[in-house]
Amino acid sequence: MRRKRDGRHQSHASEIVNRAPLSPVPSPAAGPKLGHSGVGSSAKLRTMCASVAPALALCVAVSLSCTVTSSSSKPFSLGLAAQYPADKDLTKDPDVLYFGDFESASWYAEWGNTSKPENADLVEADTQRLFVPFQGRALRVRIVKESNVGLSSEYRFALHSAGEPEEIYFRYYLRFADDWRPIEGGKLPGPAGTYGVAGWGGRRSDGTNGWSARGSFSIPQNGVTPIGFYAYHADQPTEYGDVWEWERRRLGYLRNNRWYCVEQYVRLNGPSRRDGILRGWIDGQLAFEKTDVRFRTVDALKIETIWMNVYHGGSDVAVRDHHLYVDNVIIARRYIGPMNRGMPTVEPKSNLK
Ligand SMILES: [Ca+2]
Repeated sequence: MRRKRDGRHQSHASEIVNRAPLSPVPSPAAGPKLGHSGVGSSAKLRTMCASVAPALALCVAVSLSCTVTSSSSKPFSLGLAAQYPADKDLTKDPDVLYFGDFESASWYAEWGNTSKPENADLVEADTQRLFVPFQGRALRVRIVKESNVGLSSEYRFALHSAGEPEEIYFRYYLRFADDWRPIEGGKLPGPAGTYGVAGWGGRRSDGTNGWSARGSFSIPQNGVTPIGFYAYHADQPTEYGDVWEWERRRLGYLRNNRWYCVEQYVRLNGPSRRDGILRGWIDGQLAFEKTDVRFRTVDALKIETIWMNVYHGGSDVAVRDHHLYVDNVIIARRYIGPMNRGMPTVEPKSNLK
């Protein structure tokens, strides 16, 4: 992806940015709302937690069917994760297809690799890059100086008993390291159905040959990295995909040295309809919605994979090493939402000049 003057990126100079229509109302796929004060002082958060805890318990007890609000708060959506404190026992939920916490050294086998990917390591400490664990070990992905590839692993649905779905939720925790300074946009994890034929790398989608909706990142501006979808679909105007940033309330503009709950939802369109859906949430808040996507014109194309991809560009290589971290990955049939946890970790300030 080539750098542009406004700091936004495209995968090629000929690409065109399509801005998605943003829904003015909360997503119907989102769960009930809970008052949330954001990251404040510990005392403030303890007070907030104490005040909403009974209501949260009640929400879970009534199958997440109520709405709880709090003054001076931002709502976020409760999902199935709210029923499993610290994500414990999530795999017992019948709607959870996969849970990965990167505590096992053989994590990569679950992602289609026969050996450990070269630029991916499990870390429990990484003070040089101001890493703070989310929950135990995390997957650290490195984009090496003078290269593009960080990671390209896949969860292929056909290899698992549930088969290839037509809609799926995918949630992971993401943290850009202190050295995250890409000079070009690139790709992040997300769903795809390329079948090795089309839907990535300039292999244009025509509705019959493949599609993808990986995550994207754009060039950081003013200390934040915009993320979004990078979509290959039947209506793409060029041979390269469209970048749809998660601009709603600027929720998709992420800082370094902070964990974010990133969740994606894709529902494939009916082959004869323009009703495919993409949604994105940050920390349980709807950050993006588009409901008129044509991923396909044939029924044979499904959701083939969750593509765990981290890639710098485009074509321009990284001018230095960049790192990011991933933890608590979940693939599920219904909205997942942020982890039900207690106190947030205190994040250090950057020491990068
Ligand atoms: Ca972990």
